[in-house]
Amino acid sequence: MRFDIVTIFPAMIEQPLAAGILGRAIERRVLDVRVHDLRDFTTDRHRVVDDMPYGGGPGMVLKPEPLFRALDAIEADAGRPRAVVLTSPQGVRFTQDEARRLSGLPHVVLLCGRYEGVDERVRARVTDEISIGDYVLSGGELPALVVLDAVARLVPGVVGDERSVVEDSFSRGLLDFPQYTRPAELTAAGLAEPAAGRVPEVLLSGNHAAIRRWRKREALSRTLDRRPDLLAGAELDAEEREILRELERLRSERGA
Ligand code: 9D3
Repeated sequence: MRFDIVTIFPAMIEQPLAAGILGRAIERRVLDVRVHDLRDFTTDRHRVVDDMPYGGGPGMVLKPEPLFRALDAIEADAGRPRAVVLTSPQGVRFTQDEARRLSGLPHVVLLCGRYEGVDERVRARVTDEISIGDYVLSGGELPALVVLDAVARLVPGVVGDERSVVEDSFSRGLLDFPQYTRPAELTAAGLAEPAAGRVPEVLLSGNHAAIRRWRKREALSRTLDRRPDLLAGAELDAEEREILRELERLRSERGA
C-alpha cells in the first residue's frame, strides 16, 4: 500500500516512521510511504505556505496553491489517489471502521493541516476530513501519523503475527483482559497488600476453560467500568452475554 504525506514538518513524520513495526514494513517494501515538504511546492523566494485570513481574525491559513501543486505532483507520479485525507479539527472522528475502509485502498494521500486552518477551496480535492478526537493539538502531523499507523497495521504482512490484528480489542468491541507474565509472585514491589503482587490463581491452573471464562469476565468488567459505550456495538457470544448480565446484577446490588 502507498501513502503520500504532505506536511510543512517532514521530520515530524519521517523520524517516527523509521522505528518500529511500520519502519520494518517499509524496509520490507510492504508499505511505500513518501513524505513531501509543502514548501517544495511554493514558487516564491521565501517559500511561503500561509497567509492572512480574508475577513480578518487571528492566525494564518494554509495557502491553496502549494497544496494543489503537491497533489498534482503525487497524481503525476502515482495516478489519482483513492483517498485524499485532510487532518483537521473540523473532521469526522477517526475510528477503527474508517481505518479498515482506508486499509482496503491501494493509495492514500494525507494532507496535514496547520495554523488556524486550510483555505476552504482545497476541500474540493479532499475526499475525507478526519479529526482524531476532542482535544486541541498544534497541527495535523500527529493525527496523520495516528491515521497512518492504524491503517497500515491492517495491511496484510505489516504486522508479524496476524493473530494480534484479528483479536484486537476494538475489532471485537471490548477492552482487553488483564495480562501477566513471570514472576508469579512479586514481593517488595511497593504494593499496599501482598495479594496485589500475586498473579491470579486461575491463570496458573492450567484449566483452559476456566481461564477463557475469567478473561471474558475481566474484559467485560473493565468495559462496563470504563467504556460502557462500547457494549452497544460489541459482538458477544452466549457466555459473554450471561457474564455481562451477572456483572450488571452485581453492580446494581452494590449500587442500590
Ligand atoms: C477548532 C480549533 N480552532 C479554533 C479556533 C483552532 C485550531 C486548533 C488546533 C486550529 C487548528 C488546530 C490544529 N489541529 C489540527 O490540525 C488537528 C487536530 C486536533 O487539534 N485535534 C484532533 N484531531 C486533529 S486533526 C488535525
